[in-house]
Amino acid sequence: MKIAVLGGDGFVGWPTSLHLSARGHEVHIIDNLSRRWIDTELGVQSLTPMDSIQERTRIWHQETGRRIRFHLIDLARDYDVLKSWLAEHRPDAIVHFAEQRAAPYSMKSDRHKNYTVNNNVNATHNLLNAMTEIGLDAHLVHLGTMGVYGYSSVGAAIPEGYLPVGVETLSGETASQEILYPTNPGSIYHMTKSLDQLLFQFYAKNDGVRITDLHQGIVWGTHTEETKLHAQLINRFDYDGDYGTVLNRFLIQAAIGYPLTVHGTGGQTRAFIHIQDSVRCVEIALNNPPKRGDRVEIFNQMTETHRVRDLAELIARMTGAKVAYLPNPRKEAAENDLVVRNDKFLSLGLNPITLEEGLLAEVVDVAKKFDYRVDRSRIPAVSAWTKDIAPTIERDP
Ligand code: USQ
Repeated sequence: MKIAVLGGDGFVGWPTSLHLSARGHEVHIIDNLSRRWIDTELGVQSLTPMDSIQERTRIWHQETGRRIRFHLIDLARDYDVLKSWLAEHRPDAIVHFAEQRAAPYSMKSDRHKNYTVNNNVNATHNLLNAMTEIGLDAHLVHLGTMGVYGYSSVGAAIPEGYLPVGVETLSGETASQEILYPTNPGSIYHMTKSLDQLLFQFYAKNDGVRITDLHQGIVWGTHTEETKLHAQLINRFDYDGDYGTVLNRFLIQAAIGYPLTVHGTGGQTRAFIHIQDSVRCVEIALNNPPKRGDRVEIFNQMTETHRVRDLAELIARMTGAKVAYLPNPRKEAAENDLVVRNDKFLSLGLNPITLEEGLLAEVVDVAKKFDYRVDRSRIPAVSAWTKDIAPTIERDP
């Protein structure tokens, strides 16, 4: 297949691009490099030393003989350029990662809220609009989030996208229908992914666009089979208070002797997936497209659920790290249960990597190896969800 990977320079986009290229697909990365600009804005850098996208693709060609092309396009702002590119290249499939993906960054200030909404919603709508306008019947695979469901627990498992509901008709009978699982986003970022869902629902219904939405959990890990092929193919690893996700943050904190930063009681239960499984899931989704006219296909892309404090305690046991229970900068349930269905990927052959197998290797290989690159002052999470939470947050120690 000819595949356009939008956001192919990012944390999941880059290893996905390599994985698809290694399987013989013609891969084109479209990216505006915004993630690199945001690093500059925040004054942070990936724990792992990352080369430019041009250099990365050069090394990929040198190591494998395969070519990945890079195109500098801003989906949200350059609609005409995007449309012309799609019309000229007519990819068979499009993988859409090109959105601002950090909840804390999206809550940083009014400007960051605007940026996240404008960037994410426009990017998704511009893409759907352009595909429809030029009559491009490509399969669109979008990286969504488990966070669209919210985390309130009623004890029932979260289904894969659709909820069967019974409604009483005027004649007193019960009619059943499936609706998109009601969204309950916990940040501006998660809200944009909820809005994306509606855009997808509309374009699938109105224009027959073939769409798969992957509701992904929190990704942990760094390496995939392909990123390990050469030092310069290494994936990024975020540890700072805005972009670092919880498990990867705990790993690097343990490696440098920084007390593990648990928010609140750590009673938040979340869904997790290793980066290697994440790229496999995208491949599986690409190989199983919906038919034209089908409703949006939705997968829950996660393999395990864990409570934040259990993760902290697990890592503390493995490494001897201390655990710090800090004021929570977020507005979220202090404690929640989470049960998630993920039968679809398992039935299509996903064989998940578990925390027990992968964790120690990740601490040793990545966190310890690059711990000299850590700026400890960037570790605290300082983006508050509301103005009244802001004064309670602990700043740099
Ligand atoms: N947390 C801590 N300590 C930390 C960092 C986070 O206790 O140092 C807590 C947070 O308060 C939250 C949980 O850990 O309760 C998860 O936070 P996170 O930063 O790991 O994940 P989140 O903000 O939800 O976002 C990440 C990705 C996002 C993706 C989402 C999947 O950045 O792109 O969509 O995970 S999910 O969480 O399933 O919605």
